[in-house]
Amino acid sequence: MFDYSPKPDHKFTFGLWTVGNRGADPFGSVTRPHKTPAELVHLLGEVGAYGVNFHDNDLIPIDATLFEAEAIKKDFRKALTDTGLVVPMATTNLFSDPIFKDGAFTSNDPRVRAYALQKTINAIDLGVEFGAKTYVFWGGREGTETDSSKSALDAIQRSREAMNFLCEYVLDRKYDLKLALEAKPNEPRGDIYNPTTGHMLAFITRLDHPEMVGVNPEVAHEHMAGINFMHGVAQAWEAGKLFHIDLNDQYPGRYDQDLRFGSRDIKAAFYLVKFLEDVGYQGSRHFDAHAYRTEDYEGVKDFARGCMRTYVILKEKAAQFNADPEIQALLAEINADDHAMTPFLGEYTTEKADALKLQLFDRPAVASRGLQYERLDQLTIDLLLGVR
Ligand code: GCO
Ligand code: MN
Ligand code: MN
Repeated sequence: MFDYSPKPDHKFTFGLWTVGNRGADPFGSVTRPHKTPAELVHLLGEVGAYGVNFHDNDLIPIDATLFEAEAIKKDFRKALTDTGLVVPMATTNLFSDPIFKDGAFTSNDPRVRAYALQKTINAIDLGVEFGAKTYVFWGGREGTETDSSKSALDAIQRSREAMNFLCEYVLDRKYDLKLALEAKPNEPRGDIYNPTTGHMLAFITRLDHPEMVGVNPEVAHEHMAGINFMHGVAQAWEAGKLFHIDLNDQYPGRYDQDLRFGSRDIKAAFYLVKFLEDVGYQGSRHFDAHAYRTEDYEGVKDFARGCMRTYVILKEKAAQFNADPEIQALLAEINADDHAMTPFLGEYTTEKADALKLQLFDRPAVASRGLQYERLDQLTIDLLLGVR
């Protein structure tokens, strides 16, 4: 019997804000009582998570005094020691406080832009203090409802200026910290700048220190945009930029649902897990989701356990896919190569181009071959449904 329990080397992490989500939505107030960061760490320890991540204000409320902050940090540190949980990632809340109503780094108000930098460098210090090696940037309010309000060009330049400033800060303090940018197309703003992982990857190439900056793609955010999440992850991986990942689930075309990982689109989740495991992704598997509003804290534990269990099941399914003789034989056939085209493919040479111009291709013959993808897909479905 396969063991589906979470293990430290799965690197399963949750944000304080995920298991600490109290069920409020735009139509109703909280349905779960408050828990302290230390209590949430114990909850995560109980379900077998490896790590916990936080926004500055998940840990320390924005108005806390220095004295209060020290007491919270002490309790949190003790909870980490008691449970053995680590803090691989930290981030800044640049969206909840009303000062950020028109964005943080992209705000039209220079006071807001300066305050956002101050808040972020303090939050970086806090993350590093707890051992974080990855720092996430999610620009939830970096957008508009009306494009008459803000120049899209200024916004992208201000974003770049802020990221350059923050990279220099990390270098100046000699922190061992990588930065990971998280895209989202909309919500809470009507439109958010750099809306997809692909936009972020392009944005990074224009920074002063692109080597320090990667991406933190999130399943739900790309599904909201109606695009294939795994494809974006593969592109980030190929570029050496997959620094972190936010796992959850989402029906396309709906509000931001943050569903339990794999609970909506099992097939997409399978290809994602298969990709991460096949390439040997070593980073955190971070769940950025929350329990249904209907749940109490027992339900929150069910939610957290479910995220990890589904990942481990899909990891086992991926191994089964890779070892399945029929599937592998089919894949070998699909990818068959008699090397007749080798003179024309690969790196460019003048000779290759000249030879290509003379080559005759029997288009109907090539096109007539059935690719057997229907059979392959049904074998995959059989496997996922547990009848293989
Ligand atoms: C969202 C985002 C956030 C970020 C988090 C860390 O849709 O609200 O996914 O949960 O991931 O703020 O940057
Ligand atoms: Mn999200
Ligand atoms: Mn996220």
